[in-house]
Amino acid sequence: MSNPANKTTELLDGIKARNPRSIARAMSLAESRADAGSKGDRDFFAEIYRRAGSAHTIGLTGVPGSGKSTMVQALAKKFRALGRTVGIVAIDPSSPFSGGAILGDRVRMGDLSGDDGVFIRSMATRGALGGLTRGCMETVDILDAAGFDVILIETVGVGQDEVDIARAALSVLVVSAPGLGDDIQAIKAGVLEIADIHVVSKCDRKDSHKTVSELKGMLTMGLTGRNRPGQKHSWKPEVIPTSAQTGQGIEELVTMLDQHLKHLNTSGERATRQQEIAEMRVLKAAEDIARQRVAGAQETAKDNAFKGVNERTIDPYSAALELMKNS
Ligand SMILES: Nc1nc2c(ncn2[C@@H]2O[C@H](COP(=O)(O)OP(=O)(O)OP(=O)(O)O)[C@@H](O)[C@H]2O)c(=O)[nH]1
Ligand SMILES: [Mg+2]
Repeated sequence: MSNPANKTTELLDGIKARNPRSIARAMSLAESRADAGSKGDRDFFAEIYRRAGSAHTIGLTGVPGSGKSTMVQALAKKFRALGRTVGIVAIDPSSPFSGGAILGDRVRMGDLSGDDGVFIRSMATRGALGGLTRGCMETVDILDAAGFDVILIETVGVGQDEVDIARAALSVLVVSAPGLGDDIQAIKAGVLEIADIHVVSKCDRKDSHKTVSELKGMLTMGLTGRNRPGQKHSWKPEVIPTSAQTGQGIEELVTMLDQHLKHLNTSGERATRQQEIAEMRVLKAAEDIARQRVAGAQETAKDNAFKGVNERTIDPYSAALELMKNS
């Protein structure tokens, strides 16, 4: 039997060489392992984490159907044309198993497949109880450790985990589409403020100018993006009208992303953002560990605790602490 340490070294070497099989194997491990994982798993992902941190991570979020996947594809092509390698992670909220999601994205991202400077991974949210953020972050780490220059992360801007994932990128694009109606725009209200750049998609459509001017209006009315009080060099989010269909605005968007990265590096904002991301990841890890501890407690102890909380003979916090002690 082969030595587990050798297998790990082999996998790490494969990732370093950007071998698609090694990358995919590590990603499956990230998705399937129990939250905190075995010691061997933790050591492996600790090494991946050490090697990550140099890619330009770009989060794309927006309501369902706003054109995120199409934009990811257009951006990836543009980055490739500039000679940069691109990793793509798409979190698919609707697909119950990743098989379907991968197939769907393969079809759409068809012209990118076969290019070894691009790696595409879809992840399903359904069934990922609690561990979605960790699985996704580690998937991004793997691409980062593999040396991809740019990593595009697509999440639907609905639900805290998904928004957190987008926010954990160095640059955040919020994609808005014309004609999606007021309800949907309302869902988005909380998401708009995390944008470093506002992208209006589908500007080949006649009604797109309305969306563009609405967003521009919001920016002048005080939607300031993620600037901090007292910051020396602030970043003013802009609205970029685009169409993946005609190619309008894509070059401008790439230029603006480069400018944003430069801004992060020169203003000190990159360090601040990375510190916040580190904090978020530790807190998410703590939640995962706590949830796993409670879930791992004895069945009878759990039954008694849930019953006690339901009957109000014990409060939820005391019950959770008790279960964690005993697991
Ligand atoms: N006219 C026009 N349609 C577009 C454009 N970009 C995307 N679409 C269409 O908008 C629909 C949704 O596009 P997607 O890229 O799948 O949107 P999404 O935000 O990834 O969708 P979900 O992942 O399901 O939330 C598709 O039917 C696209 O063909 C564009 O530039 N112009
Ligand atoms: Mg999509």
